[in-house]
Amino acid sequence: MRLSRYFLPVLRDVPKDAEIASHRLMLRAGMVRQQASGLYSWLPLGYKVLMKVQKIIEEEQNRSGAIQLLMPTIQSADLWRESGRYDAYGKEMLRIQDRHERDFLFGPTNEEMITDIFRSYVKSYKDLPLNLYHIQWKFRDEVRPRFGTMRSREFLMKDAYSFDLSKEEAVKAYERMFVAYLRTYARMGLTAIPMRADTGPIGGDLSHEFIVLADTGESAVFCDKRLLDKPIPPQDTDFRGDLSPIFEDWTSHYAATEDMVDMSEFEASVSEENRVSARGIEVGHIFYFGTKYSEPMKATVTGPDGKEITVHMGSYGIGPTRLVPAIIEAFHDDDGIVWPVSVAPFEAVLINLKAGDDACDAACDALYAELNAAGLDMLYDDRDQGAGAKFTTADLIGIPYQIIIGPRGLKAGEAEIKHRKTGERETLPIGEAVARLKGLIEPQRKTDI
Ligand code: 5CA
Repeated sequence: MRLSRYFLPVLRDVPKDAEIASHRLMLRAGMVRQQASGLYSWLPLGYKVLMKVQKIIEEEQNRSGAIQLLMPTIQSADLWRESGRYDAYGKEMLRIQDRHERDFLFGPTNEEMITDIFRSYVKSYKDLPLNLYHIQWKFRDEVRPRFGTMRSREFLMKDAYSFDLSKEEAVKAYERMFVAYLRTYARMGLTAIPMRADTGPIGGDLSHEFIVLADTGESAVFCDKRLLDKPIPPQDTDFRGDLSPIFEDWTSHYAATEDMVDMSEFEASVSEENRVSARGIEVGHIFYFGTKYSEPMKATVTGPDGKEITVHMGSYGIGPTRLVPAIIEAFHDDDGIVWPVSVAPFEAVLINLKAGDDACDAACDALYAELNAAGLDMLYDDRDQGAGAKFTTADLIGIPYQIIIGPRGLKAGEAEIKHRKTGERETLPIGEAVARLKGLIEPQRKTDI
């Protein structure tokens, strides 16, 4: 992408009402624009990151055996009356009437709708287990939308729903999602710790929140330090096999959010030097709730003996529009964002220090073509602007590598590579730049961890 042809409205001033680093940086880097309280447009740079986050989520959901579909944002109130949640959900639900004065709502979650889809088509135990997911906008009329897209009113959610014959089978489905989640966050460079959690309006008795530790996190959390550097289940994990050893290993260490913590249990089960008491951002939440929806909505299948069985369900949420700021909270410095390669809007930025100079333009244009051909996701700063402004922008928007070409280096046949994370700089022959960048970037894509 040539920057001269891109839409990147970076702000020079620090927005005053943005309280946390990620919110400030997303506004400054031209990633999002607030349209009303808790409602955001995703501008091109932000949208590109969001799509990379979404792709990782999809790949790991698919790997675990979940199947993607897409349900509408607007739902019929009648469906929610069947489960009893239409009245129970309260003011967080945005209620809508159509021209025929029929009651609708903007979905805050989709348990009812997916249960309706299930009961309409699935009739036999032979069709189970089944896990269906979508990535769709949700609306919750939050009392305090804040921190930009971290807690917004309209937000994206990946929500998956599992259907099984028994509690025992449903727990296996839960474990598959648990492992998929560990892999999903790790591929984004994040350490997200599963913690025992409250189930709130979704319901059920088995639930984990996935928490990224951050001082600006909204909840207080308590956990065992050894969870922070536990190895992540690898790509060849057999999702058709028994995942309970992985689940038990992770859940054997104490970890709970403030709603669930029992301080005496925390202190009894974690030695003092391993106790972490910190703040965290909830980037995912998984639930097993048995027959809470299938019972009132009559989602049953015929069992092997011909009897009707009410299915056991779970639901599994991840917030992509919250993950983007959560990643920024984890990866930024005084100069701006420092994206992990796997979710960076561009993997490298080619900086032409003297746009308009024939030799610089020719060398940069040729190199840009080669970098693209090598499969690198490139931004090309070909604007007629001073070097300082170009470096400031590149640092602010957090592109992992800068490859810099100027008239002086060019005479010597040299390019410079700057590593955004460390500030390290290396000078090398232009002819070696493509291979060097490929070598730096490819292992960090984390597509095969
Ligand atoms: N139906 C279940 C799971 S599919 C559910 O709704 N779970 S949830 O309420 O915990 O939300 C799932 C995830 O959505 C959260 O972990 C969080 O990452 C994201 N999320 C929830 N509320 C917001 C919000 N107001 N803004 C941004 N992301 C949110």
